[in-house]
Amino acid sequence: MKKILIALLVLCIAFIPVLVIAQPRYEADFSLTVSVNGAEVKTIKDYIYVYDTDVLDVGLNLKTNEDFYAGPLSAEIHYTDSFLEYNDFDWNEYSRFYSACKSYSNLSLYQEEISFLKLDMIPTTDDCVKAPNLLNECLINIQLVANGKRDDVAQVYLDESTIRNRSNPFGSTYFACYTDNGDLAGNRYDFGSEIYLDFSKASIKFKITDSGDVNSDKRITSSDSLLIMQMATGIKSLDSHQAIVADVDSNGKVNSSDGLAILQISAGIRTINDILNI
Ligand SMILES: [Ca+2]
Ligand SMILES: [Ca+2]
Repeated sequence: MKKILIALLVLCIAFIPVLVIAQPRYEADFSLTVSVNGAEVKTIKDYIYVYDTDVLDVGLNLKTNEDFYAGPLSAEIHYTDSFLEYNDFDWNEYSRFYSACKSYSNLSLYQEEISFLKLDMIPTTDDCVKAPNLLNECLINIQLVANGKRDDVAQVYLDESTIRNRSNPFGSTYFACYTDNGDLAGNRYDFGSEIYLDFSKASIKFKITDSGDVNSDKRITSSDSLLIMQMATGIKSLDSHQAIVADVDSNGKVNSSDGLAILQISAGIRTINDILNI
């Protein structure tokens, strides 16, 4: 009898981890992508470098797992409004999630103590019969314009502290899901601490630069390149401001490499991030 009891106990202990692993884990990863003046920035170290008046397209990407049939989403996209101006947005109309929500999708601008864009997307039976799963797609592109001076830092991010869960039941960010094969009439698993929203890749910092703009006309042109070449060869002298902005690759020297880099940027062959973000 004692042996049977021990055997049962061992069996129970063996199955506990299986039961724990078998619990569904609903995961949604949010990330941001950026294009500057239409060119995608692929390599980012600490900052994306932008010039004053550059146009930034920030894409919000959503990735969900197999068991996560996407239900209503409400999120806040924060941005530093002192250095970035909100301009416009576009839905990704090819997104499966947008297709499931298009009759109830909304982006609205809030400008109070902090500025943010409030995103609401709710799948409806008007748009689809099944909520989508296994998503990995851009939902929306937001256009912002840089507005600042050298070394100003700005950020676009989703704020983890707004996520609704058991310890933050009034959080403004939530993402529900359907558990019954995506059937909108079936079981909805509502927001809570069992749904894991990952915002670790949903934050991008920008630093305003004027590198290379030695004639201070707010544009990078071949005139800047020519001036840098003349400075590098001693034909023209540099004032203290020019000595900083002419050193495009920040190696402490103004030479022909800086002039060449600016010539390539003015011709659209490279971007300032190809030089400063390596
Ligand atoms: Ca210039
Ligand atoms: Ca240099």
